[in-house]
Amino acid sequence: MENKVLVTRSSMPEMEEYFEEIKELWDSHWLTNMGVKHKELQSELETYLEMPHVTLYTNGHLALENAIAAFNLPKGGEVITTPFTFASTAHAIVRNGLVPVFCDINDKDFTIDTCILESLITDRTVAIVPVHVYGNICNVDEIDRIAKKYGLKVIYDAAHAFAVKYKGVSIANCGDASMFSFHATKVFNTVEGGAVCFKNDSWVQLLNDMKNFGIRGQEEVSYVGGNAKMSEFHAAMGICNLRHLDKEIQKRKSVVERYKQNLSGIEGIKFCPVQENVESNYAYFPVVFDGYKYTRNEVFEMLNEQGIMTRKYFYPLTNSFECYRTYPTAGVEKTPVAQHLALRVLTLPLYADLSMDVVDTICESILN
Ligand code: T4K
Repeated sequence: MENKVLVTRSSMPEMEEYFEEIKELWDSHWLTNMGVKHKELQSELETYLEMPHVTLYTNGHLALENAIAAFNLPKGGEVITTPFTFASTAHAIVRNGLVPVFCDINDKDFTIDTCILESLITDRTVAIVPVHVYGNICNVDEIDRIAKKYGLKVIYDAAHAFAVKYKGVSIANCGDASMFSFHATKVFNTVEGGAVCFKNDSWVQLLNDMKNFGIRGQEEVSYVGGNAKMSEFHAAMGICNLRHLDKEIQKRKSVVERYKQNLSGIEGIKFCPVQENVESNYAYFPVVFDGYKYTRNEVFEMLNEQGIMTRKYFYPLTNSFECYRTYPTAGVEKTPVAQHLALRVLTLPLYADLSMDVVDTICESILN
């Protein structure tokens, strides 16, 4: 391959469109602190996600940390999550003084195994942080049932799931709150950015306090908050990207369909099945090499040599991280399905403008 093919490539508007969007910032010199672009993007996202409240953040991680903090959960409380995710998920729990309890995943969509979840609940459990990994949605109905039965809060790590719908409704509606990441590598990006979506009206002030030093007026500081505000330039990028999002998702869908056409029916190559009642955002294309003529690592190396950069998302599992070794539920042997998949999964290059010729070349390389 002449040029390297990266695992993803940020969606961007035409340069002129972005320049037009940020022109007024040169007139106003108002660059951050919840200005006009911030307000506009927030309002557009509330409409797009069908949510009464969306609070924008500087990145998805701080959005998740704040969403968990907003519940003021007792320090040392246990929070059930999965290890098959980015480092951010467990870190957000621990940085809130809470203890992550790692639940295994199911082997269909790689989300939390709701058959095991209930058995991990103790009298110290305070919340569940399930992950809609790759944009595959968790068993939200069962999680809702379990959470209600035990009085637990549910904060979804929906970093990968922007624009996904379940039974025709935005996935942002599930649980007590959802966090989306708008990082450059995501289906919808604001360069860096993220958001918390929620329905509780009293959280509007609380989350604003958390992300803006608790400042409520020039002479009033009412909360010990940090700084996690989205700037005007980032919000402007979001406004532009949102205009093109539905088209971008359609293009991603075509790429995924082409991969599936090329790789279906091959012994030892598996994909996540299409989820029922779900409108996907085609965020990632994970392929499991299980019993294939080459191991995942061999395929990874071989593609790498040809300039095709795939990723082993999510290997290693978070419950194997050095920083979690001392936690009671750490250790990959406690989550065998997650470990099995982490050793075999490879996410193939996927972005809206990936050409079908390149997809065909990638598949030929894998098959031959
Ligand atoms: N929860 C979950 C489940 C998450 O996956 C994440 C983030 C979070 C929480 C936290 O959200 P944020 O705080 O990040 O908003 C990337 C992303 O940095 C990270 O956002 C993402 N998950 C994670 C899954 O992937 P890396 O270290 O793999 O990214 P990197 O820099 O290797 O980039 C991957 C490829 O993307 C590059 O090969 C090329 C392309 N790329 C990258 C950048 C930075 C672009 O096209 N443009 C770019 O600007 O972590």
